[in-house]
Amino acid sequence: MDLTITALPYEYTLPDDLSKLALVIIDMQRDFMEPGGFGDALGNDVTRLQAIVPALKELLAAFRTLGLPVIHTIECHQPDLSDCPPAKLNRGKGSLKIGDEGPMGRILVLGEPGNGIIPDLAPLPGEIVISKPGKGAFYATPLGAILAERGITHLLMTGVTTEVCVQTTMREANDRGYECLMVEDCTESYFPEFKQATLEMVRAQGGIVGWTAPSANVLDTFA
Ligand code: TIU
Repeated sequence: MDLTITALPYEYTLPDDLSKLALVIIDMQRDFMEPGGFGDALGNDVTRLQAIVPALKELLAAFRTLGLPVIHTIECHQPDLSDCPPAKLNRGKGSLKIGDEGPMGRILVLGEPGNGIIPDLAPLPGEIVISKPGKGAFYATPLGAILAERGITHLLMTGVTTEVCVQTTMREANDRGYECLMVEDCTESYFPEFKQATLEMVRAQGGIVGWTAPSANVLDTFA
């Protein structure tokens, strides 16, 4: 296998041992993807996020076929909201707040129907699922320890939303020394201009945060 992915700002080199490469799928939960969840409660049109599901499903299938690590995350809080700081709980002026009863159960609370990952991308046994109280997946989670234990050094970043949880996690990972590539058609935002700006800013300045590439380029390398 040619160990490079055609990417911006230049080619992305995979580790010699592909088991050091993980697919990170951020927050593909009903809360953000379907009406009646947290994303909707914040005033967003959630339907546009659906567009990335087929490409992300294909990329996930490729990782599963190759037996490579897959990490799912879920943004959520404990039922007593003890892990939700007041600054997050009280932010905004939406009709529903975190913990309120909504059409898909309590908003952004672990275990509620809205908190589940969409069926198309449901985790398989053995795949890592990280519950995270913040936007970044490293904050207040075991993610860093799990990656270190498995010797994972390279991360493909996907999921929603591009400029919020995906970008925050990619920046956290970059500062921790991981080589990160954001998969362009496997991430989406409620704001198309924010997605575009995020892709441009992470790969600017010689890849200041990392790389970006379409999933077709990743799949080409795996072929
Ligand atoms: N609001 C928004 O765009 N995103 C979040 O609140 N969380 C994630 O991005 N997952």
